[in-house]
Order: sequence, then structure tokens, then C-alpha cells
Amino acid sequence: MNKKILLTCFEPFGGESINPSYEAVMNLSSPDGMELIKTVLPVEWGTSAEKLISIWEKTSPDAVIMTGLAGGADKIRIERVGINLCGAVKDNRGKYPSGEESPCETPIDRAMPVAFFSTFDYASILRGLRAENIPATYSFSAGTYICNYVLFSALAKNHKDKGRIPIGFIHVPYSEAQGKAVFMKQADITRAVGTAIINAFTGD
Ligand code: PCA
Repeated sequence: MNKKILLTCFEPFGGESINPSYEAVMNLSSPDGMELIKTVLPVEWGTSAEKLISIWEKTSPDAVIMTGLAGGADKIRIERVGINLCGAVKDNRGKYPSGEESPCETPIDRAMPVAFFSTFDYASILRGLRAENIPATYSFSAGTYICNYVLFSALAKNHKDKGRIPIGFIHVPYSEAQGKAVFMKQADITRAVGTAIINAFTGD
């Protein structure tokens, strides 16, 4: 039986016309023995996590791997922690967390702990990326924007469900198409996401 991987990326945000996480996910073919359920999430408080959870509940995946852009990063970042906080940052609709019009921080879920660790096999992912000469590092903060929001929401759902599946987030640098000083080639970003998926399961 193929393993079902729910693989998400984001639409562009922050004035950019592309998001290299989207390009990576759309260009990736399913690794052997795996079926990819590709989903593009909006860069919006609320709806991003709602869309993720709704597709998750419809498809019952064996792993949930989320990807997004970390502008300015010079390596692939393997996110180890999701924190229970929405930062005071406007989304693609111009809204702050909870739909507020003025800057405010807010917990993602007041009934949940401060943070959760990712459950994918981060060590195996790092080894896999380094074996392919793709610059990569562990990261202990996915920020307080939408990427952390969906990571925390996914880990909170897994906690509530008493689930045991690999869940985690891969942050990628700008690609060469974005004209920034610090970037990674899109081909390497795409390859990195494929490598992360293959190595996400512990003990396989
Ligand atoms: N990166 C942003 C949100 C969407 C994306 O690709 C983040 O790091 O939160």
C-alpha cells in the first residue's frame, strides 16, 4: 500500500509574485511507494489551518509535511517546534490574527500547551539533505506568522487525536527567480522537499 503524504505549500505573500514552496510542491513527482496529496494553503489567519485540517480529515494521510518560504534563509530549515502564538502581522487579506484591524498577538489555541515538537524524523531528514549536498539546518522557531500557525495547528490536532504520524515543516530560501542576494536554486529546493518526504518516517 502506498503511503499517503499530505504535502502543503503556500501561495505568494509579502509582495512577491512567486513562492518557491509552491514551485517545489507542484514540480515534485511522487516518490516510490508514496502518493502525494498536494495542497496550496492561503497566507491567511484562520482559513490556512481550516483548509489543512479539512483535507487531512477527508484523506487520512500517513504523514503531513508542510512547506513555506523563509525569506533571507541561506539553508533549508527543518522546523522542530511549533509555538502557540500568532504574531501581530497582517495576512494576505490585510488582517491581523483573529481578523482584527489593529496589531495584536494572540494564542492560537488557549486550551493547548505553549509549544509542540514536530514528529517527523528530523535527524533522518538532515542526514538525507546533507548526503545530497543540500545546505540544511535544524530550526527551533518557524516564526510567529502563518507557517508557524499551520505547523502548530497540525501538531495540536495530532495531539488531540492522539495521533502518531510524522508531522513537520520545511522552510525554504528564496529561489533565483526572486532576485535576492541570498537564495537557493529552485531545482535544489524542489529536490530538498522530495528528500524530506522520503526521510520523514522513523525507522523505514
Ligand atoms: N512563509 C510565511 C507564510 C507563507 C510562507 O511561505 C511564513 O514563514 O510564515
